[in-house]
This record gives sequence, structure tokens and C-alpha cells, in this order.
Amino acid sequence: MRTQVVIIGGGPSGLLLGQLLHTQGIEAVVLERKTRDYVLGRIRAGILERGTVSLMHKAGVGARLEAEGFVHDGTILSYGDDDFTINFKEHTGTSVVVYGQTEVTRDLYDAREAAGLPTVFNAQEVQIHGADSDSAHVTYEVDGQTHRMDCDFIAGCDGFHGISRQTIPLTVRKEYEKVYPFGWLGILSETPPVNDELIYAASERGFALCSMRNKNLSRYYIQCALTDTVEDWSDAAFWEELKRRIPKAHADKLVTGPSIEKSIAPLRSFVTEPMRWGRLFLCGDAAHIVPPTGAKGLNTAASDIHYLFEGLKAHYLEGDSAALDAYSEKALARVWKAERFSWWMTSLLHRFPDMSPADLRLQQADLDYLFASEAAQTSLAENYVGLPY
Ligand code: RFL
Ligand code: PHB
Repeated sequence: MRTQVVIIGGGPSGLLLGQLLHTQGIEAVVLERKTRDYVLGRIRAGILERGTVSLMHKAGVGARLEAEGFVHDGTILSYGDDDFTINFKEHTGTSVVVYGQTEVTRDLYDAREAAGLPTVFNAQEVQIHGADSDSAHVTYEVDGQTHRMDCDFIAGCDGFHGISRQTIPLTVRKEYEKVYPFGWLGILSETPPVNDELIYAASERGFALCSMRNKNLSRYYIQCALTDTVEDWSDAAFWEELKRRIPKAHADKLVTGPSIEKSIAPLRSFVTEPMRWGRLFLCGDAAHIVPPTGAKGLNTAASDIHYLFEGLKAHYLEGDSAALDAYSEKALARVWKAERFSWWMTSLLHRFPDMSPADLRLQQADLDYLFASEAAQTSLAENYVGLPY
């Protein structure tokens, strides 16, 4: 079999690329290791930058997002009982949209199926061959049978644990990594959100985040030790700890209930360079990971897809490969800025186990500066709503 672009991974990156290519009549096949339900069951990001929203519209899947997403013009940052609103709209003229990754993925799968576009689920043993040659192809197994797909290009959208990045030889690939000494314990509960806007809470007991999916679905996180397991945290213990980390005025209003999902995510900053090797292009988590504090994971995946889509479009429709050749450089320039912002937000709001009294004072001064300076708030706001593509 032959197609123009093989997309490895049917997460948000791969699906968004597939849909955008379809609008231009460019053929693509998505190879996904798991089932559709498994992919849709993963609770992850919740905040979409304006650019991500625009891409969803461009891909023809913006209708439900427009109707059901919640536009947020700002966010609250707190320290102990003090809280402060950063107004995105006032500082940047734009906002973000609260719409879960699960919904993004569902809309993309629905559109893909409605258009009859090919997706291979349960694709095992996916391997990339000849990415640095003119005979690129991908092999994979379904039900024990090996298949081969020849193609012009391969989009490696298979997440952090995928095979695409590993295909690039170590002589070419350079990886940058920073692992943080804590994780985030997250729960989803069918309770009304404690506040209309998100609350990013720093406290002496560690970080907490109050987020949401809709009017009766809340997403909360607390910083936890890397050695903690989900079993260590009963729902009651989680709520108790959350209340101690957010301002009292909010804690008093918090509606608690049973968790319907509970998981722990370690925090890391990771970038691989380059993001292109021959006919293989890495996108999203396959190429980079950010700590979730700045809500940038899904949004950097989307900006990669923007650059790759524009490159493929110019190549196929105009015979011009300049944008494709610039992919790695352009994507990385934006990725590193999102890495910087996520690292800074993480450093600003978390308790690190080895913090000295001087570190604590510096962190406090960073927060005081932010709360007092319009310039600092504008800087946070412009990064949070998303830097231009
Ligand atoms: P994904 O979503 O990981 O999708 C990759 C897809 O590729 C498939 N796959 C393969 N398919 C074929 N062959 C193989 N060998 C394959 N290996 C893997 C996988 O099954 C999967 O379907 O990457 P993508 O599309 O680049 O999307 C990126 C986003 O998912 C990611 O950036 C965010 O979800 C990151 N992230 C969060 N971001 C936020 O902004 N806010 C959050 O709260 C947040 N929470 C999270 C997260 C990521 C997590 N991970 C990766 C463990 C919580 C977790 C737990
Ligand atoms: C979420 O709603 O899951 C969420 C929101 C903001 C973040 C991280 C996660 O920074």
C-alpha cells in the first residue's frame, strides 16, 4: 500500500494533522497502537490557546468547541490566602478556552470517521524504514500479520514513549532533559468548579491547581512526592490537602465528591533536536515535554502541526519545500519559549525539596514582583495565551 503521509500516533497531534491535510486533499493514514476508546479515556490537558482553537476551526472541527468551550479572560494566582488575578484580555487582547483534550480528540476522531479517512487501530510493532532515503516506508502488525505502507513523508506523532524519536540515530539526535523532584496528583470529580477562573496556588505545603472541564466537572491537582502512589491518596486525604493549599475564601466554598479518575504525572522538561530527519518529522510529545504548569503540552503539539501542515501544503500544492526545510528550526524556536515559560511557572509556584531559605526568599520576591508589575503580568499573560506562530 502507498499513501502520501503516514502519521504514527492517533493522539491530538496526529489527528489534527490528518484533518488539516484532508482539507487540502493530501492523503494520510493514521497508525495508532491502541484503540479509539483507550485514546479517548486519557484525561490530560484542559486549556487551549487561541492558535490551537484557530487550527481546530481550520481543520473543520471547531463547532462543538465554539459552543461548549469556556472562554477564560484571566486566571488567579495565589500564595497562602492572598490571591491575585492576571487579566489576559486586558494585557493581550485575547483569552484562552477551557475544552478538554478528550473532547478535542473525540471531535477529531468523529470528523475523521465521517470523512471515511483511514485509521489503523491496534497497530503493533510499528517501524520506520529508509527515512533518510527516497524509499521511506513503515511496517506494522495487526493481528499478527505484517503490513507495509510506502509514503513520501512520515509524521512521528506517537508521544513521548513512541518509536519515531528513537528511529533518529544518536549521532544526529541531541536530547535535553530536566526532571523535577515532584509530581502532580490529579483528580476529576463530578462537582461544580470552586471558581469561574483557574486558581494556580502556591503554598508552604506545595502547589495546587483548581481547574475544570465544565459546569459540573472539576479537575484538581496537588503537587506530590515522586514516591507517592495513587493508593496513598484517598479522596478524603486529597480534598483535605487541597483545601490547605488554596486561599481560605475558596477552600470554604469547595464542593467535594468522589473522584472519577485519579492519576499521578511526573514533571519533566524535555526537548529533542532536530525535529526532522530526512522524511521523518517529529511532532508534539514525541519531540518535547513540558511540565504542565503553563498548560503548554497540547498547545505546543498544535503549533508543531501548524508548521508541518504549512510545509506539506506548500510542498504538495506549490512544489515549494522551503517551509518543510525550515520545520525543525521554526518549531524548536517556539518550543523552547514554551519550555522556558513552563519551567518558570513551575519554579515560581512549587516547593522544591531542597530549597534553601535564600531560594524561598527569591521565589517570594518573584511573586511579589509579578503581583506589583504590569510588565510582569503582561509577560505572563502573553505567554499563557500563546506566543504567535
Ligand atoms: P499523545 O497524546 O501521547 O499521543 C500519542 C499517540 O501515539 C500512540 N502511540 C503509538 N502509535 C503507534 N505506534 C507506536 N509505537 C506508538 N506509541 C504511541 C499513543 O497510543 C497515542 O495515542 O501525544 P500528542 O498527540 O503529541 O499530544 C500531546 C498531548 O497529549 C500532551 O502534550 C499533553 O496531554 C501533555 N499533558 C498535559 N498537558 C497539558 O497542557 N495539561 C495537562 O494537564 C497535561 N496532563 C499530559 C498530562 C501528559 C501526560 N502524559 C504524557 C503521561 C498528563 C499526562 C499523564
Ligand atoms: C487541566 O485542566 O487539566 C489543566 C489546566 C491548566 C494547567 C494544567 C492542567 O496548567
